[in-house]
Amino acid sequence: MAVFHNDKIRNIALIGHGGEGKTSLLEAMLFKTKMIDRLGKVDDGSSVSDYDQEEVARKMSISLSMAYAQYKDYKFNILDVPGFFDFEGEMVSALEVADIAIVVTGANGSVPVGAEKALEYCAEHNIATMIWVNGVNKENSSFDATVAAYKDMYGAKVLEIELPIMDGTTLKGYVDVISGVAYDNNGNAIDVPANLQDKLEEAKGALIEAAAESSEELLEKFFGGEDLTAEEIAAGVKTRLVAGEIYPIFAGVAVGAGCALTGLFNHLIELCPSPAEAKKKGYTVGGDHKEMIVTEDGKFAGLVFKTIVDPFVGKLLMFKVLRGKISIGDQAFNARAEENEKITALYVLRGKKQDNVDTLYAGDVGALAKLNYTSTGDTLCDPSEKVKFDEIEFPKPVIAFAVTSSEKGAEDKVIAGFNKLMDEDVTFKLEKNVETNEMLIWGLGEMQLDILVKKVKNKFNAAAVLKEPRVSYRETIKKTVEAEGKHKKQSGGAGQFGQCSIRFEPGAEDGVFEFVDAVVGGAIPRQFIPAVEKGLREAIPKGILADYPMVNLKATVFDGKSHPVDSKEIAYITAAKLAYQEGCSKANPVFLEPIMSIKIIVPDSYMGDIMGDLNKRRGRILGTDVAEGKAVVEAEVPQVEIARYATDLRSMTQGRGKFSMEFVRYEEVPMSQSQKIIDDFKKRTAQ
Ligand SMILES: Nc1nc2c(ncn2[C@@H]2O[C@H](COP(=O)(O)OP(=O)(O)OP(=O)(O)O)[C@@H](O)[C@H]2O)c(=O)[nH]1
Ligand SMILES: [Mg+2]
Repeated sequence: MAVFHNDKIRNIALIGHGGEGKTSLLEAMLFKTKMIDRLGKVDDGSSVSDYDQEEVARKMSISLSMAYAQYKDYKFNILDVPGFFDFEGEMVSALEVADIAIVVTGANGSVPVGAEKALEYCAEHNIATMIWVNGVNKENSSFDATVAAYKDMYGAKVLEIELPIMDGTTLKGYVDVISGVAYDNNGNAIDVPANLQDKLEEAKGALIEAAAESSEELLEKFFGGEDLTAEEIAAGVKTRLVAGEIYPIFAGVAVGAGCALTGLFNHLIELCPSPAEAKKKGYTVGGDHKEMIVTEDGKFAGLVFKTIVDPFVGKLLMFKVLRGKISIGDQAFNARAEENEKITALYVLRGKKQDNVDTLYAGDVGALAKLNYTSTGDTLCDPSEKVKFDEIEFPKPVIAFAVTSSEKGAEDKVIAGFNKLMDEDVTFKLEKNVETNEMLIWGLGEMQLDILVKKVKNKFNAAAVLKEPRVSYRETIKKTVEAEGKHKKQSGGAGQFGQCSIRFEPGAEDGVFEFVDAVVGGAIPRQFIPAVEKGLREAIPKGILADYPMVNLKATVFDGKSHPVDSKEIAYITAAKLAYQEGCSKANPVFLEPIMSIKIIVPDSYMGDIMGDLNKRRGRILGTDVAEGKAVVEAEVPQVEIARYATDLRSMTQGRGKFSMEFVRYEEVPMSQSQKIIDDFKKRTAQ
């Protein structure tokens, strides 16, 4: 395989809303450049990039995959990102190494939410972005209406760089706005169609103006009335694209007649940054934070951005070389694990296929295998020139389910399977809830978790079941009461006797339990007082109303009785437990529930809906703020009411809203809700 250096590499991420044609576009790019000799389809599971069993079954991408194409003497590393919201972590991985993002969007005259969110992410992270209007061959599609929709949202940032030449729903070629030259689908120059003349004029005018703003020199020329050359326009557009100031927009077809893509490839070469020209990478060295330009000067440094568990080669680590080069036989230092790794397997990828290479140079993207310590997010570098790249900020999990198995005793196998899948997907986690004794799986959405369940079945033959997790309620009392506990067993054999009077009241110094000994005159012999405390401590993990832990309980033992022979430790333990049961049930016991503080960010038009919904969830709004079209709502809501908020917020806002939450405190459960908890407890114990 040919060797590629920085200036001849383009690292591209295809992102955007689900189902708009990203995977199909990658397939078409590979076919066009003869990287594959048969054009696969998403719909029959034959595409290069949707190769996973679940991707084939669902006809959609689930995890990031990549392939490379060669066109002219350039190498295009193309990262195909799933569009569905649950897989946002895959987009984050891809955009960590892509030098240009292409938002693939359908030609139906609107901006889908997935595209909106992708553009927002790129803007926040300074990633150069273009917009590819896909499927202009579809019935009722319109490039113009789609461009208008984007201009409506993003204004003059959106600039046409190609105009598709349509004959009905057939794409015949395109007009290159920069040069003003029209091409047919074979790349031959043709006359600009009469119906596009005016549009070309207009689009070119806008492009020239935008290009001129890239430098003083061009601006002077522009205002001096001089024409900018095509090279100058292209250079200006590139500068502003890299700066994230404009969104060049073009169009084409990924499936069907007219799928030429020559304009796409040529514009990727002409306008898109090489790795060295793209956004710099933050890193630390010796405690200093710096930024790195991708260069072959210096010793190897690379970043692992994604892991795939391959049935044959094991953990396959996708990485980008950011400095120097890496070859088979090299030593690489893992800056997180602080371990050396020996490089024995180096590949470039085409979907699930791995092509061996000896060396990869700065700017290129490939994969490593057979490493012992390395995982997603890690920096690998030459041991003699250590650096550590900034951590990748993955989205935090927002929804939890309890995991069990449908097969008896197979829980361990299920958990082990999920643990292995964590190598591939860093956006979910497992957590044991020690109070409810449930194993929780946390993720970004129900589809992600559902797919993980399928994967543990497919890969590890473990049958996992997800169910609504139990809320960790607590119990406490509200009144002060006195109660007597008596345990007496005096028939046959050695007798047992213990009796104690205890005052139960709300309020314990540590918030959980406080024991006070107020017995005078030896009503209970000294040596048995600890038994009373022990009995209570054994009792409080289970409350009175259900089986939730009792908290904030102060117990004062103030009286009792004893027997010269039969008083025993065990008898006082039992007596204390009886007193607890009797006393606390009369002391107005109540449930306490976890209250979460939640911060929700939505486009401001949704604010009313969000607040109304929070009210229905027994939420307390703490504050709202509106700025730049976004509303921020802060509230406190009982946990039980927002267990599935990730799903509900998505449907309320079509995926535009996001939120984070954390536990703040426990609060008393209103009477109206308590019966539900008791019923649920009864149901559980009956099972
Ligand atoms: N007519 C037509 N259909 C297309 C075109 N591009 C994609 N499709 C179809 O649109 C559907 C979705 O395409 P995909 O390539 O899977 O879309 P995607 O963006 O990768 O979807 P996700 O991976 O789920 O985000 C498939 O049925 C494709 O055949 C196109 O240019 N023209
Ligand atoms: Mg896809």
